[in-house]
Parts: sequence; C-alpha cells; structure tokens
Amino acid sequence: MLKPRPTPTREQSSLNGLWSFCIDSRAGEQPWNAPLPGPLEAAVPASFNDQFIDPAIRDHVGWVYYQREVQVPRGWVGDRVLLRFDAVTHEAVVYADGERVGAHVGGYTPFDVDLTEHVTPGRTFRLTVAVNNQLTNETIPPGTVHETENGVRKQKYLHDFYNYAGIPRSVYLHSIPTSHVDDVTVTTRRQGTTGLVDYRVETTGSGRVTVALRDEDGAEVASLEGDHGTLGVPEARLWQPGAAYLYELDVQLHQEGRVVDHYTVPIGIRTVEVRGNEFLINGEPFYFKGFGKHEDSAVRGKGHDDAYLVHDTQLLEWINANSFRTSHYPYAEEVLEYADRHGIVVIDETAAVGLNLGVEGGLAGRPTTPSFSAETFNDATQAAYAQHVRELIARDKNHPSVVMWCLANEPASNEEGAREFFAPIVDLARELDPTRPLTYAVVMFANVGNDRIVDLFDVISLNRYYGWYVFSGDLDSAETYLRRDISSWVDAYDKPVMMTEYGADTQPGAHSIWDAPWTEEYQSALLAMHHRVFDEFPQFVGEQIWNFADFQTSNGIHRVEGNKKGIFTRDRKPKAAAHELRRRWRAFGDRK
Ligand code: GCB
Repeated sequence: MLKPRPTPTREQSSLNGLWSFCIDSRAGEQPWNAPLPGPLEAAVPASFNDQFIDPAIRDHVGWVYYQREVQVPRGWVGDRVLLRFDAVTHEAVVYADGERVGAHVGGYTPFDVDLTEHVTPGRTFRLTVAVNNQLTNETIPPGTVHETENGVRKQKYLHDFYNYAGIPRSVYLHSIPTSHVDDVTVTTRRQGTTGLVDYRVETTGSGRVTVALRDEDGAEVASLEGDHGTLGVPEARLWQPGAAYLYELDVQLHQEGRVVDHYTVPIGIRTVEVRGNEFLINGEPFYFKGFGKHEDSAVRGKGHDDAYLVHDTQLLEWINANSFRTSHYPYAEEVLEYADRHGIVVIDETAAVGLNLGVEGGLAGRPTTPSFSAETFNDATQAAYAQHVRELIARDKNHPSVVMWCLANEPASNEEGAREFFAPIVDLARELDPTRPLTYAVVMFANVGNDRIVDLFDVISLNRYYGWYVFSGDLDSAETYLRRDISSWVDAYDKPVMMTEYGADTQPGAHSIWDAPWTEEYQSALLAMHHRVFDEFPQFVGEQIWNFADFQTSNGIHRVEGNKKGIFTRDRKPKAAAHELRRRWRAFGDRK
C-alpha cells in the first residue's frame, strides 16, 4: 500500500484540522445524513478522549462521529479521487453526503476509500466518519464490553495502555491517475561492494514500467525497464544504523510515449540476517540499545505529532540509544520515514497485544478460561490478526529502518492451542516478507519448559520484571532468578536472545538510600543489576527498557496517573536513570 505522495501525476490535500464531533447517544438516527448536532469540535489527528472534559465522552464505549465539508479540487477531473486515513481506531465507516462509501476494521493501519464515483471535482461534499472504539474477543487487540448494574457500558482490555480512539493520524484527499502504480516492493542485497536492489511494481492499466535509482545528490546510479528486476549499484552507500543513506527509486508508468504515473520510494540498501546467536545488519553484529515506546502524550492521546517525533528522536540520540520497538502496535508511518532518514533501528510490532487471558493491565493472574477456544481467541480472532499482519507488512515492507517484525506482545505462548493459533501467522509473515527475522515478546510466566512456539521464531525476546513484579525491592534474589532465566534460554536454543522489557515504576522526586521501589535510585539500581547480568552473556543481542516515557493506562491500584516505568516523564523530562543509561550506552560504542 503506497503512502500518498505528491508527484508530477498525483496531488493531495490535507484534511487535518477541526472536525465536528458527536458521540452516538447524542447524535440521533443516521447522523451522516445531516450536519452533526451540538457544538463540539475535535482535532484531527488526535485521540478524542482527553480533548474533552466530559467523562461521558472520555470513557465513551461505542460509536462516535466526525464530520466536515471537503472541497474536491476542480483540477482532478479524469483522475481517481481517494480518501486516505492513516489510522482510525478501531473501526471506521465512511459516508460521503450520507452515502456509505467505505469501511475498515483495525485501528493502527491505513486504508483508502475510493470516492471517484461519488464526488465531483470542483464541488464540496459532507464527509462523515463513524468511529467505533469497541474491542471484543475477535478484534486485534482484543477486549470485552460489559454493562454495569447502572446500565453504563464499560470497555475492559488486557493490555496496559489506555484505549485511546478516534482519528489519531492524518487524513488526506488524494488523486491518482486512472492507470497507475499500485504497489512497489523493494528488497536489497549485497555482492561485494555492489548493492543489488530487487524491485517489483504492480500497476492498474497496461503500460511500460521504467525505474531509475538516484543517490542523495540526485544523480542516477541505475535504471531498468520492466515491472520487476534487479538494479545493480556499484560502490553502494549502505543504510547503516546511526548513518542512514537513502536512495530514491523513481517509478514511472508510460502509455503511448507519455508518463501517466510517477511515484518515488525512498529506499536503503542494507541486509539483515540472523546467524547462530548473532543479529547481523550489513553482515556486522548489531546490539539493540533502546526502548519499548508508546504513541502517547497529554491531551492528544495517541495522536501523531511531528514535534514529539522530533523531540523523542533527539532524546534517543542524547541517551545514545540506537533503536526502539513500536510497542504495542504499528506507529504512524511518519515515524518510520523519520527513522529511515536518521538511521534509527526499528522492531516493528503488530497490535497483537493481550492475546493472553493470564495477564491484565500489566499484572499476571491465573487464567480462569483458556486463552484459545471458541469463546475466547478463536478462528475469527486469528482471521483479524492475519488481516492486520497483511496490512502492516504491506505498509512497512520498504522501510530500511525496520529490521524485524515482532508478531505479538506477551501472548499466552505457554497455553494449549498457542501453536495452532500462531504457526499460521508466522507462515503468513514469512511468505509476505522472507527477508526480515521474526520475534515475539515472551511473557514472564512463559519459560523454556512451557513455551510452545519459540522455535517458530528467529530471535528470543524476553519481557521480564525481576525486581518489580517479582522480588520487588529484593534485587539480590532478582539477580539470581534473572541470570537463571536467561541461561535457560541461551542453553536451550542457538538463537539470539534480547530483553524487550525490563524496568521499574518510578515517581520522579521519590528518593531513598535503600532499595525502595518507586524511587529514582531503585530504577537505576534495578537497571544496573540487569546490565551486569546481560553483560555475562555473549549470546545477548540487545536491551530495550520498558519504557521510554511514562504513559496513560486504564485505572488500577497499581497505576498512578498511568504507568511510570518511563526513563523520561510523560512530558519527556529525564529521571535519574536516564543519565546513567546515557553513560552506559555511550561507553558501549560499537561493542558488538
Ligand atoms: C508488560 C507489558 C507492558 C506493560 C508492562 C508493565 O509486560 O508488555 O505493556 O506496560 O508489562 O509495566 O506492567
């Protein structure tokens, strides 16, 4: 799925800004047939929840409506007119002047709605988007809705971040020519110092396809004719962690000697490979230093914000991190484009978080019902999951920053049915992208003895909370158990092992000279203990702390205004541990 981009044959107009807004109980019947009632407006892109002070809106469960007038540029006669939603969380139905023109399920991947037959260039139309924020056992991520004794609908979910919803990413009206480039897939290899760029172009409408590759100075370094082939780049500049280099693949579709469509894809020439217990980028061992993150900030919730993107990346550079995981869902595509340009390494995670009835809101419990069954996570859940993986890989396959897919966070990989549930998803991911390694984040109570799926994956990624949820305040015992746990994986598998989560909730300003949970000293001491242990294992390929910044969660007695495991506060101020990490990761240099 190609991101809309203005090119000589394509135009776009942003629909970001203020839209009329209304929740279903106040909207009346079929609100898409008329202007929405009431004075509310909501900003796009942003989650709607925290924009409003009314708790009935913030915690609303069900449908909400967004609406605005849209002007179709008069010059688009003869082109296809599309609407692009970069994300609508979690389900969308789209209406143009009251007519249903499209729908999509899945809150973190983009979709297009073709309006060509429904709108007229030069005229306006009323665009209404119905947005449903409900999670069920058949959505990704899953959840359940129930009604209180007082008749209030409540959304419950198993993941530990607030169920922000709405239109959190950009919306565009865009035009593409009738005959056009539908998709471009690029993979890269190396032969000595020559970079090989394998490409495949899909088109609608017949015609001649030409491709040209340009370097950062705009000089053409290779070109070919045909909808697939391999471009050779002598003395190729590689895309490297910390030293990005991007070429531009210029794709043109010609008919009768005329260029009818033109599209450009930034690409990086690099290889990724797992060999034994090493993770190799461009044939060199790579060690992940970084964080699990969230798309999360005050007021805008999960809304994408370029200023936070720039600032967060500055902080990653300041702290000497080289990577992050898009926990626990695909992030806005702008984030990956930025990582491509700035040499940041990304583990791209699906929204499959919470496929585990043994965990709730970050806490482990004892599952009363099996996670995988007809009533819980079933064939329909698996189908939604497969569709999500298809959409994620379609969107992100060409980003050089993405070096690995993380297919799930803390699934019930220890339960019966896990293998049947996940094996087809693993096969699908490998078929869609044979070039990138696969991993999933292993929950604390899935161990070498009871995990049923780890052999299907390439990298073992552990989420462990020694010193926090277990041995809280007892770092001595925590260290013993952590060492034993890592040893058990390292001994059992000839695969790279990394830590994708470890950390401690920390209230900035709380201090102690003893090992006291919640203090800044305790967070530092817990991390130092982990690092001591990691450094004993040559098979270890990375450390990603939970979390980059504090973030909002659902209510719970173990959460104080959300999860406080950030190394930075929610407004991105460093806690004491940030300075120590900065020193550790600076000293690391190119250790591996
Ligand atoms: C986890 C989850 C993460 C939580 C974290 C915690 O294992 O993967 O989403 O936020 O624990 O802090 O409890």
